Amino acid sequence: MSDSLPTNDAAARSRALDLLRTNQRFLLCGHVRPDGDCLGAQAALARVLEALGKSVWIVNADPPEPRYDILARDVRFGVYQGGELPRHDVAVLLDFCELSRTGEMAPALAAHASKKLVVDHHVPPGAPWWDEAYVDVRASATGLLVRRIARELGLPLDPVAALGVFTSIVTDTGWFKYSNTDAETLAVAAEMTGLGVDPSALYAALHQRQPLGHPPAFGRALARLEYHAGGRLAVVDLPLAGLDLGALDTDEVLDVLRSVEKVEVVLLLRELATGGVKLSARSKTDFDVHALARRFGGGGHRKAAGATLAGATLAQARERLVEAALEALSAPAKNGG
Ligand SMILES: [Mn+2]
Repeated sequence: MSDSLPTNDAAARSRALDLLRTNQRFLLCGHVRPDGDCLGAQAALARVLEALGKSVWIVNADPPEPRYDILARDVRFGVYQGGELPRHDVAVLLDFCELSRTGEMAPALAAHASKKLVVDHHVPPGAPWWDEAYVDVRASATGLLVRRIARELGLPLDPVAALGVFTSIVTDTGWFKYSNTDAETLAVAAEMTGLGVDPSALYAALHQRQPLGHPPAFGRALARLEYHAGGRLAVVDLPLAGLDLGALDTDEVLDVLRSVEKVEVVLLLRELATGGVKLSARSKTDFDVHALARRFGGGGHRKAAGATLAGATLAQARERLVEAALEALSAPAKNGG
């Protein structure tokens, strides 16, 4: 399943581009808690559409984290306040393909008569519900797809769009560490650098502005590490109380756990203030964490996926997830998904 719809064919891509060319008012929507890929892709596509003379609004369920100030300086990231959405002809959904990922915006989006265009690199979970899609699950980042779109529309990228694309790429490749880093990714990164992006300044802006409480919170989080299957599975569960989760960059926790030679799969569980547990799963091998996340109603990629276990306590979520992961680890090399 995960490989049966890797990329739209040329005709589908061309219909998606026509949707962009022939309409005037665009709403660019991201997923809840938008990350650097989502925000970077929105910034870049907004600049491209504005260069075509279109009206563009970016609206997300959540505001960008402060680390993305470097993008928000030049791009307005609107936050959904409830009620009706701005009048628009086409809603472009960037970096996700399930409407529920827009959180509180989902009902308003679904009710709006606009055409829905998905621009994404996640594995579509079911039957297409959108009008058009520009999807390539092999693309390292959604921002890379926006780069392709701009090229196909014959439009150059300005420095802000270039910063958006570069931010997308480094977010989703872990600064070129992950296996999705390919020749196109590096070529586009070089191209964006030529357009004015300063990689070192961006790294400092995104990753070297942690609060004073980050290292202690990081230490307390790592102290909760448990290994299973002789170290092949690493699990960290983060309760709300006592950890100062607000100061913690969980990506860094995932990185450290993945750095252990024996570890193949990492599960990071985080108790949510709203109830339930958020799972972030990562794989260093052929282990398909997307398949695992799907079992719990989530999604993502083969090597990076997530899910929200509504109604579960942290202990319940950990037990179910560890059991499912151990079962999959002990299965002979077979990677359905
Ligand atoms: Mn992405």
